[in-house]
Amino acid sequence: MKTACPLDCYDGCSVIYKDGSLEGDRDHPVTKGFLCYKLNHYFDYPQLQSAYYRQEPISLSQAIDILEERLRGSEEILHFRGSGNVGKMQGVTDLFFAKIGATIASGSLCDGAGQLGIQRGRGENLILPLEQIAKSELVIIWGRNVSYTNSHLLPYLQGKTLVVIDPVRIDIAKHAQMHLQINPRTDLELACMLARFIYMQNGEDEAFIQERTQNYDFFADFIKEYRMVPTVERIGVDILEIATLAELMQQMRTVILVGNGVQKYAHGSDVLHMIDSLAAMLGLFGREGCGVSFLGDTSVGLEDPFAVEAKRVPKASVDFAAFDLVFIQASNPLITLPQSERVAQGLEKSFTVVFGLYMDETAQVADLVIPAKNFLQKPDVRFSYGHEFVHFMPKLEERIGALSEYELTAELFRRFGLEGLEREEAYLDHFRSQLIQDGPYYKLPSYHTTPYADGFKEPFCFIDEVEDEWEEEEGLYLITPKAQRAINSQFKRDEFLYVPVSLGLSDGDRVLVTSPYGQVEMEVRVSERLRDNLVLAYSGSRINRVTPAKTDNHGHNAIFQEVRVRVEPIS
Ligand SMILES: Nc1nc2c(c(=O)[nH]1)N[C@H]1C(S)=C(S)[C@@H](COP(=O)(O)OP(=O)(O)OC[C@H]3O[C@@H](n4cnc5c(=O)[nH]c(N)nc54)[C@H](O)[C@@H]3O)O[C@H]1N2
Ligand SMILES: Nc1nc2c(c(=O)[nH]1)N[C@H]1C(S)=C(S)[C@@H](COP(=O)(O)OP(=O)(O)OC[C@H]3O[C@@H](n4cnc5c(=O)[nH]c(N)nc54)[C@H](O)[C@@H]3O)O[C@H]1N2
Ligand code: SF4
Ligand SMILES: [Mo]
Repeated sequence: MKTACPLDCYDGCSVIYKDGSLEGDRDHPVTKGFLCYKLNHYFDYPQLQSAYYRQEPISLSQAIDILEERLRGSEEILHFRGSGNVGKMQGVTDLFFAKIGATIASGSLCDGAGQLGIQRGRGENLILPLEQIAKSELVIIWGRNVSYTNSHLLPYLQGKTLVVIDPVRIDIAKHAQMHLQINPRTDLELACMLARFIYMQNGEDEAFIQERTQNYDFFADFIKEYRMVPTVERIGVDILEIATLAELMQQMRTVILVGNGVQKYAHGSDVLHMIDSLAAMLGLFGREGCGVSFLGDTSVGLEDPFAVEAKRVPKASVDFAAFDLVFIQASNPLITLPQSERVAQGLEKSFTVVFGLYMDETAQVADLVIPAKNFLQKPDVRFSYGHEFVHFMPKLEERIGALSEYELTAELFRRFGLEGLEREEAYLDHFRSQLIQDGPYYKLPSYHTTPYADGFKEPFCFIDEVEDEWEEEEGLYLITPKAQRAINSQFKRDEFLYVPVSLGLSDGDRVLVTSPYGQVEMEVRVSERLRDNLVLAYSGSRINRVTPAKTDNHGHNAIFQEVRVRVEPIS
C-alpha cells in the first residue's frame, strides 16, 4: 500500500507500506526508491503507549475527562500547534479551539519571514517544479543544506554548475564549482553586490523589466546606496568571486535554491525580497530552466476547510504564562522554541496538555499527556513545500489507546455540544477535489509547469528600501540549522556545539554558551568547516536556551540567529 512520509521536509516522499515496514517508492519522481534515516528508523523511537496525568499512567477516557473539565474551568486557553506531522488533518483541531474562543498561536518558527519577502515582490510564493530545476544550467544553493534537508533533490543537480552560498562548508560545497563562504547575515548585501555588477554590465533583462515589473529605477537607485568596498568587506569574500558569479548568472539558465538559513534574522523578509529582486532583474521568472525556489507556499489557490477566525499570538514570542491552559499539539516547544528557560517558566504556570507521539521534554513537564495516532494509523493528505506532488495517506494500521486529531476533535465537539464538524472523509474529499490529477499523481492546485509564465498578479515590485538595525557586536555568530538524522526535535539529535579551530578548544571540551537570553553547557566538536566568527549548534540540541524569544521586523517569524554568543571553557 502507498502512503507518504508525514514529516516536515522538502522531499515529501512517497512510501510503500508492506507487512509493517516502510520502503521508498521506486516509481515516484522525487522519492526514487529511497527514504532517509528518519523514516528508515521510524520504529526505533518508542511512541507513547498510555496517557499520563502528572506523570502517572491513566486511561485515554480518563485523560479526556480531565481535558474537558480543565477546558471548562479555564478562561484563557492557548492552542499551540507545531509541525511534528504536516498532514493537513492536523488543522482540524483549530475548529474546536476557535469555537470555544481560545487563542491560536500563529506566525512562524520557520519560513514566515522569507515567505513575506517573496509575496512583497511576486505576490505569491509559487513552488518551482522539479522539471525546471532539471532544465537549469546553473544552480545556486543559497542557505539550504540540501544534503541533509532535501537529499532527494541531489539527483536533479548532477551535471549542473553548482554554486554554494553558505558560511559553513556544507557537504555539497565539495562538489560545487564555487563556494562563497560568506559571513553570516550578509546575504542581502551579497545579492545587492551581484545586482550592482549586473547593472554595471548592462546585463539586466530589459524586456522583462519593461513588461513585468514596476519601480526598477528605484531599485537601481537603492542598490547604488551600498558602497562597494565596505560592503564586500562585510560580506567577507573576494570581490572577484562575486563578479564571477554575476557573470555566470548572466550567461546561464539559473535556478536559485534558497533555504531557511538566510532568513532567521530580524530583516529576514528583506533578504528574500532582495534575492527575488536580483532574480527579477535577470528575468528569471516564468522562463524555462530558471527561477527561485524557497520553501514554497502550498496554500496558494487552496481553500482550507480548517481556516478559522480566532485571537492570535505569534509563536516565537508567545508567553505561555498568560494562559490558564496551554494545549500543545505536534510540537516540543521546550526544545524548538527560542529562549527555553522562558518557555519552561511559562509552562510551569499554566496547565499544560501535550497531544503528541513521544515522551519528549515538553511531555515530561506536562500536566496531561494524550497519545496521538501516528501517520499509519489515521487517514490524511500531505503537501510539500519542495515540489508539486500531493500525497494521500490512507489508514493502514488499527490502534487503540491513542487518538487521531480528527477523533479528538469529534469527541470534544460532542462533549461541548458543538455543531458543524463534517465527516472525516468529507474533509479529505474537499482537499482532493481541488487538486490537479496527472496520471497516477495529484498535484497542487497552483501547479504550473513554468510558474509566472502568465505574469504576476501585479507587476513585480522590487525592493527599494531596507529596515535593518544591524550593528557590529561583540561575540560569535550562532548558526543553528537542521541536523542530518533529526527532524527538529524528533529522531536522532545532534547535541554538540561545533566551534572553529581558532577558538583553541578540543573535541570533548565542555563550554558554557552565553547570550543576553540565557546560557547552556555543551560539549564541543571542533570543525574546519566554519568561519572563525561563528559557532554552530543544530536544531534539536539545547541551543535554544540562548536564542531570542523575539519576532522579525514584521512581528511574525522567529529569529533564531539574531544573537551573538560567548563561549567559555568550563574547567
Ligand atoms: N534532516 C533534516 N531535514 C529537515 C529538517 C531537519 O530538522 N532535519 N527540518 C525541516 C524543516 S522544519 C525545515 S524548515 C527545512 C529547512 O532546511 P534548510 O532550508 O536546509 O535550512 P537550515 O538547515 O535551517 O539552514 C540551511 C543552511 O543555511 C546556512 N546558513 C545559516 N545562516 C546563514 C546565513 O546567514 N547566510 C547563508 N547564506 N546561509 C546561512 C546553514 O549553514 C545551513 O547550511 O528542513 C526540513 N528538513
Ligand atoms: N535552534 C533552532 N530551533 C528551531 C529551528 C532551527 O533551525 N534552529 N527550526 C524551527 C523550525 S523551522 C521548525 S518548523 C520548528 C519545528 O518544531 P516543532 O513544531 O516542535 O516540531 P518537531 O520537533 O518536529 O515535533 C515535535 C513533536 O511532534 C509530535 N508529533 C509527531 N507526529 C505527530 C502526530 O501525528 N500528531 C501529534 N499530535 N503529534 C505528533 C511528537 O510528539 C514530537 O515530539 O522548530 C524550530 N526551532
Ligand atoms: S523526512 Fe523527508 S527525506 Fe526523509 S522520508 Fe520523510 S520526506 Fe523523505
Ligand atoms: Mo521548519
